[in-house]
Amino acid sequence: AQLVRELGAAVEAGQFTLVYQPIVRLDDQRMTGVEALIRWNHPTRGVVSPVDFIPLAERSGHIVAIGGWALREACRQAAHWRSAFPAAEDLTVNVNVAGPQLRTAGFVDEVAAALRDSGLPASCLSIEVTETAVLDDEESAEAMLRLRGLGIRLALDDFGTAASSLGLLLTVPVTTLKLDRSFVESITTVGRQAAVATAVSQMATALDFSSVAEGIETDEQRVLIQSLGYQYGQGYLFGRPLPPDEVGDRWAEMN
Ligand code: G
Ligand code: G
Ligand code: MN
Ligand code: NA
Repeated sequence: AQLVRELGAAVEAGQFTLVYQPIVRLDDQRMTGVEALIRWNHPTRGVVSPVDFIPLAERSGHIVAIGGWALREACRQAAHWRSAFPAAEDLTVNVNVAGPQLRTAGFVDEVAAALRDSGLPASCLSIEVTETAVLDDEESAEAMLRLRGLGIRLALDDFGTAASSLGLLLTVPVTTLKLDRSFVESITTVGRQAAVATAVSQMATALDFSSVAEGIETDEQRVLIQSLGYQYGQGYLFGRPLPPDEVGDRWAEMN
Protein backbone atom coordinates (compact mmCIF):
# COMPACT_ATOMS: atom_id res chain seq x y z
CA ALA A 1 0.00 0.00 0.00
CA GLN A 2 2.89 2.30 0.84
CA LEU A 3 4.50 1.42 -2.49
CA VAL A 4 1.29 2.23 -4.38
CA ARG A 5 1.17 5.71 -2.81
CA GLU A 6 4.80 6.31 -3.70
CA LEU A 7 4.18 5.22 -7.28
CA GLY A 8 1.83 8.15 -7.71
CA ALA A 9 4.56 10.70 -7.03
CA ALA A 10 7.44 8.85 -8.66
CA VAL A 11 6.96 10.18 -12.20
CA GLU A 12 7.02 13.80 -11.04
CA ALA A 13 9.99 13.05 -8.81
CA GLY A 14 11.95 11.75 -11.81
CA GLN A 15 12.49 8.34 -10.21
CA PHE A 16 11.95 6.27 -13.36
CA THR A 17 14.59 5.52 -15.93
CA LEU A 18 14.68 3.40 -19.05
CA VAL A 19 17.31 0.85 -19.96
CA TYR A 20 17.56 -0.52 -23.48
CA GLN A 21 18.22 -4.08 -24.60
CA PRO A 22 19.59 -4.73 -28.11
CA ILE A 23 17.48 -6.57 -30.69
CA VAL A 24 19.53 -8.12 -33.51
CA ARG A 25 18.86 -9.54 -36.94
CA LEU A 26 20.01 -13.14 -36.74
CA ASP A 27 21.37 -13.56 -40.27
CA ASP A 28 24.07 -10.90 -39.88
CA GLN A 29 23.87 -10.28 -36.11
CA ARG A 30 23.49 -6.56 -36.64
CA MET A 31 21.64 -4.55 -34.05
CA THR A 32 18.39 -3.26 -35.55
CA GLY A 33 16.81 -1.75 -32.49
CA VAL A 34 16.21 -1.84 -28.77
CA GLU A 35 13.50 -2.72 -26.28
CA ALA A 36 12.92 -0.07 -23.63
CA LEU A 37 12.61 -1.55 -20.11
CA ILE A 38 11.59 0.63 -17.19
CA ARG A 39 13.36 0.82 -13.81
CA TRP A 40 12.24 2.59 -10.64
CA ASN A 41 15.04 4.14 -8.64
CA HIS A 42 13.29 4.17 -5.31
CA PRO A 43 14.80 6.59 -2.76
CA THR A 44 15.11 3.93 -0.03
CA ARG A 45 14.49 0.54 -1.65
CA GLY A 46 17.00 0.98 -4.46
CA VAL A 47 16.13 -0.26 -7.93
CA VAL A 48 12.64 -1.79 -8.03
CA SER A 49 11.92 -4.20 -10.89
CA PRO A 50 8.92 -3.63 -13.16
CA VAL A 51 7.80 -7.15 -12.24
CA ASP A 52 7.16 -5.75 -8.75
CA PHE A 53 5.54 -2.41 -9.59
CA ILE A 54 3.84 -2.69 -13.00
CA PRO A 55 1.04 -4.91 -11.64
CA LEU A 56 0.48 -2.40 -8.80
CA ALA A 57 0.51 0.43 -11.31
CA GLU A 58 -2.04 -1.38 -13.47
CA ARG A 59 -4.41 -1.92 -10.55
CA SER A 60 -4.06 1.59 -9.14
CA GLY A 61 -4.28 3.38 -12.49
CA HIS A 62 -0.81 4.94 -12.12
CA ILE A 63 0.17 2.97 -15.23
CA VAL A 64 -1.32 5.70 -17.42
CA ALA A 65 1.13 8.34 -16.16
CA ILE A 66 4.07 5.96 -15.87
CA GLY A 67 3.49 4.35 -19.25
CA GLY A 68 2.94 7.74 -20.85
CA TRP A 69 6.26 8.93 -19.51
CA ALA A 70 8.05 5.79 -20.77
CA LEU A 71 6.55 6.18 -24.22
CA ARG A 72 7.59 9.82 -24.59
CA GLU A 73 11.04 9.20 -23.17
CA ALA A 74 11.70 6.19 -25.44
CA CYS A 75 10.57 8.13 -28.53
CA ARG A 76 12.74 11.08 -27.57
CA GLN A 77 15.82 8.88 -27.05
CA ALA A 78 15.26 6.91 -30.24
CA ALA A 79 14.82 10.06 -32.32
CA HIS A 80 18.12 11.33 -30.96
CA TRP A 81 19.92 8.02 -31.70
CA ARG A 82 18.56 7.93 -35.25
CA SER A 83 20.30 11.17 -36.02
CA ALA A 84 23.37 10.66 -33.83
CA PHE A 85 24.46 7.11 -34.76
CA PRO A 86 25.84 6.11 -38.16
CA ALA A 87 23.30 4.34 -40.41
CA ALA A 88 20.60 4.43 -37.75
CA GLU A 89 17.70 5.84 -39.80
CA ASP A 90 15.84 2.54 -39.45
CA LEU A 91 16.62 1.94 -35.76
CA THR A 92 13.46 0.81 -33.99
CA VAL A 93 12.45 1.21 -30.37
CA ASN A 94 10.07 -1.25 -28.71
CA VAL A 95 7.92 0.01 -25.85
CA ASN A 96 5.91 -2.29 -23.55
CA VAL A 97 2.31 -1.23 -23.06
CA ALA A 98 0.05 -2.71 -20.38
CA GLY A 99 -3.56 -3.70 -21.12
CA PRO A 100 -5.18 -0.97 -18.98
CA GLN A 101 -2.94 1.62 -20.63
CA LEU A 102 -3.84 0.42 -24.14
CA ARG A 103 -7.54 0.60 -23.26
CA THR A 104 -7.40 4.13 -21.83
CA ALA A 105 -9.29 6.65 -23.93
CA GLY A 106 -6.75 8.97 -25.46
CA PHE A 107 -3.91 6.44 -25.55
CA VAL A 108 -3.59 6.47 -29.34
CA ASP A 109 -3.58 10.27 -29.35
CA GLU A 110 -0.84 10.19 -26.73
CA VAL A 111 1.24 7.93 -28.99
CA ALA A 112 0.65 10.23 -31.95
CA ALA A 113 1.73 13.21 -29.81
CA ALA A 114 4.88 11.39 -28.61
CA LEU A 115 5.86 10.76 -32.24
CA ARG A 116 5.09 14.30 -33.31
CA ASP A 117 6.94 15.94 -30.40
CA SER A 118 10.00 13.72 -30.75
CA GLY A 119 10.11 13.67 -34.53
CA LEU A 120 10.38 9.86 -34.49
CA PRO A 121 8.77 8.27 -37.57
CA ALA A 122 5.91 5.88 -36.74
CA SER A 123 7.74 3.09 -38.60
CA CYS A 124 10.52 3.26 -35.97
CA LEU A 125 8.19 2.52 -33.05
CA SER A 126 6.98 -0.92 -32.07
CA ILE A 127 4.46 -1.35 -29.27
CA GLU A 128 4.62 -4.63 -27.33
CA VAL A 129 1.46 -6.02 -25.79
CA THR A 130 0.88 -9.40 -24.20
CA GLU A 131 -1.77 -11.89 -25.27
CA THR A 132 -3.64 -11.49 -21.98
CA ALA A 133 -3.68 -7.72 -22.35
CA VAL A 134 -5.62 -7.88 -25.62
CA LEU A 135 -7.75 -10.96 -25.17
CA ASP A 136 -11.35 -10.58 -26.33
CA ASP A 137 -11.55 -6.90 -25.87
CA GLU A 138 -13.23 -4.31 -28.09
CA GLU A 139 -11.33 -1.31 -26.72
CA SER A 140 -7.90 -2.83 -27.25
CA ALA A 141 -8.79 -4.12 -30.71
CA GLU A 142 -9.91 -0.63 -31.65
CA ALA A 143 -6.75 0.97 -30.21
CA MET A 144 -4.53 -1.52 -32.01
CA LEU A 145 -6.19 -0.85 -35.36
CA ARG A 146 -5.71 2.87 -34.89
CA LEU A 147 -2.05 2.37 -33.93
CA ARG A 148 -1.53 0.34 -37.09
CA GLY A 149 -3.27 3.13 -38.96
CA LEU A 150 -0.55 5.50 -37.73
CA GLY A 151 2.06 3.10 -39.14
CA ILE A 152 3.32 1.78 -35.80
CA ARG A 153 4.42 -1.84 -35.51
CA LEU A 154 2.68 -4.07 -32.95
CA ALA A 155 4.32 -7.05 -31.28
CA LEU A 156 2.70 -9.84 -29.26
CA ASP A 157 5.09 -10.20 -26.31
CA ASP A 158 5.80 -13.37 -24.29
CA PHE A 159 4.05 -15.26 -27.06
CA GLY A 160 3.01 -18.77 -26.14
CA THR A 161 2.67 -18.31 -22.39
CA ALA A 162 -0.88 -17.02 -21.93
CA ALA A 163 -3.98 -19.16 -21.95
CA SER A 164 -5.11 -17.60 -25.19
CA SER A 165 -6.43 -19.00 -28.40
CA LEU A 166 -4.54 -18.98 -31.69
CA GLY A 167 -7.63 -17.33 -33.16
CA LEU A 168 -6.28 -14.14 -31.56
CA LEU A 169 -3.71 -14.03 -34.38
CA LEU A 170 -6.52 -13.64 -36.89
CA THR A 171 -8.29 -10.85 -35.05
CA VAL A 172 -5.55 -8.62 -33.64
CA PRO A 173 -3.59 -6.59 -36.18
CA VAL A 174 -0.08 -7.50 -34.98
CA THR A 175 3.05 -7.34 -37.12
CA THR A 176 5.43 -9.32 -34.91
CA LEU A 177 5.49 -12.40 -32.67
CA LYS A 178 7.97 -12.48 -29.79
CA LEU A 179 8.52 -16.07 -28.71
CA ASP A 180 8.69 -16.18 -24.92
CA ARG A 181 12.08 -17.01 -23.49
CA SER A 182 10.78 -20.07 -21.65
CA PHE A 183 10.81 -21.88 -25.02
CA VAL A 184 14.41 -20.86 -25.72
CA GLU A 185 15.78 -21.61 -22.25
CA SER A 186 16.29 -25.35 -22.59
CA ILE A 187 15.95 -25.70 -26.35
CA THR A 188 17.64 -28.66 -28.09
CA THR A 189 17.14 -29.97 -31.63
CA VAL A 190 15.18 -32.97 -30.47
CA GLY A 191 13.25 -31.46 -27.60
CA ARG A 192 9.69 -30.32 -27.22
CA GLN A 193 10.61 -26.62 -26.93
CA ALA A 194 12.06 -26.79 -30.45
CA ALA A 195 8.80 -28.30 -31.75
CA VAL A 196 6.79 -25.39 -30.33
CA ALA A 197 9.37 -22.82 -31.43
CA THR A 198 9.23 -24.24 -34.98
CA ALA A 199 5.45 -24.09 -35.09
CA VAL A 200 5.47 -20.46 -33.94
CA SER A 201 8.05 -19.42 -36.52
CA GLN A 202 6.17 -21.21 -39.32
CA MET A 203 2.94 -19.54 -38.25
CA ALA A 204 4.66 -16.14 -38.22
CA THR A 205 6.02 -16.69 -41.72
CA ALA A 206 2.70 -17.94 -43.09
CA LEU A 207 0.83 -14.98 -41.60
CA ASP A 208 3.48 -12.50 -42.77
CA PHE A 209 4.54 -11.48 -39.25
CA SER A 210 8.12 -10.86 -38.17
CA SER A 211 9.48 -13.24 -35.55
CA VAL A 212 11.71 -12.49 -32.59
CA ALA A 213 13.07 -15.07 -30.14
CA GLU A 214 13.68 -13.77 -26.63
CA GLY A 215 16.11 -14.91 -23.99
CA ILE A 216 18.95 -16.12 -26.23
CA GLU A 217 21.89 -16.62 -23.88
CA THR A 218 24.22 -19.02 -25.72
CA ASP A 219 25.64 -19.44 -29.19
CA GLU A 220 24.01 -22.89 -29.42
CA GLN A 221 20.60 -21.35 -28.80
CA ARG A 222 21.29 -18.64 -31.40
CA VAL A 223 22.25 -21.16 -34.08
CA LEU A 224 19.29 -23.41 -33.38
CA ILE A 225 16.77 -20.57 -33.19
CA GLN A 226 18.03 -19.19 -36.48
CA SER A 227 17.76 -22.62 -38.12
CA LEU A 228 14.11 -22.69 -37.03
CA GLY A 229 13.43 -19.59 -39.12
CA TYR A 230 13.49 -16.75 -36.58
CA GLN A 231 14.47 -13.40 -38.09
CA TYR A 232 15.40 -11.52 -34.93
CA GLY A 233 16.80 -12.35 -31.52
CA GLN A 234 17.13 -10.73 -28.14
CA GLY A 235 18.92 -11.92 -25.02
CA TYR A 236 22.01 -11.73 -22.87
CA LEU A 237 24.14 -13.24 -25.67
CA PHE A 238 23.68 -10.02 -27.64
CA GLY A 239 23.49 -7.75 -24.65
CA ARG A 240 21.90 -6.94 -21.32
CA PRO A 241 19.68 -3.90 -21.00
CA LEU A 242 21.94 -0.82 -21.18
CA PRO A 243 21.64 2.69 -19.80
CA PRO A 244 20.92 5.17 -22.61
CA ASP A 245 24.42 6.63 -22.69
CA GLU A 246 25.89 3.20 -23.53
CA VAL A 247 23.58 2.42 -26.44
CA GLY A 248 25.66 4.38 -28.97
CA ASP A 249 28.84 2.42 -28.28
CA ARG A 250 26.98 -0.86 -28.52
CA TRP A 251 25.40 0.23 -31.78
CA ALA A 252 28.83 1.05 -33.20
CA GLU A 253 30.28 -2.29 -32.02
CA MET A 254 27.46 -4.35 -33.52
CA ASN A 255 26.92 -2.50 -36.80
O1 G B 1 14.06 -6.27 -17.68
P1 G B 1 12.87 -6.83 -17.16
O2 G B 1 13.05 -7.16 -15.71
O3 G B 1 12.82 -5.38 -17.32
O4 G B 1 11.30 -6.60 -17.38
C1 G B 1 10.39 -7.32 -16.63
C2 G B 1 8.98 -7.17 -17.16
O5 G B 1 8.53 -5.82 -17.06
C3 G B 1 8.82 -7.56 -18.60
O6 G B 1 7.71 -8.42 -18.69
C4 G B 1 8.53 -6.29 -19.32
O7 G B 1 7.65 -6.49 -20.41
C5 G B 1 7.91 -5.43 -18.25
N1 G B 1 8.19 -4.02 -18.51
C6 G B 1 9.38 -3.42 -18.61
N2 G B 1 9.26 -2.11 -18.89
C7 G B 1 7.93 -1.88 -19.00
C8 G B 1 7.14 -0.69 -19.29
O8 G B 1 7.64 0.40 -19.57
N3 G B 1 5.79 -0.85 -19.29
C9 G B 1 5.18 -2.05 -19.03
N4 G B 1 3.84 -2.11 -19.06
N5 G B 1 5.89 -3.17 -18.77
C10 G B 1 7.24 -3.09 -18.75
O1 G C 1 8.41 -9.75 -20.79
P1 G C 1 9.37 -8.97 -21.60
O2 G C 1 9.83 -9.78 -22.74
O3 G C 1 8.93 -7.62 -22.04
O4 G C 1 10.64 -8.66 -20.73
C1 G C 1 11.90 -8.99 -21.05
C2 G C 1 12.51 -9.50 -19.77
O5 G C 1 13.43 -10.55 -20.07
C3 G C 1 13.27 -8.46 -19.02
O6 G C 1 13.15 -8.75 -17.68
C4 G C 1 14.70 -8.71 -19.47
O7 G C 1 15.65 -8.19 -18.58
C5 G C 1 14.69 -10.23 -19.51
N1 G C 1 15.70 -10.83 -20.38
C6 G C 1 16.15 -10.35 -21.54
N2 G C 1 17.07 -11.18 -22.11
C7 G C 1 17.18 -12.22 -21.26
C8 G C 1 17.98 -13.41 -21.27
O8 G C 1 18.76 -13.68 -22.19
N3 G C 1 17.83 -14.26 -20.22
C9 G C 1 16.99 -14.00 -19.19
N4 G C 1 16.94 -14.88 -18.20
N5 G C 1 16.22 -12.88 -19.13
C10 G C 1 16.32 -12.01 -20.15
MN1 MN D 1 8.67 -7.00 -23.91
NA1 NA E 1 8.66 -11.04 -23.55
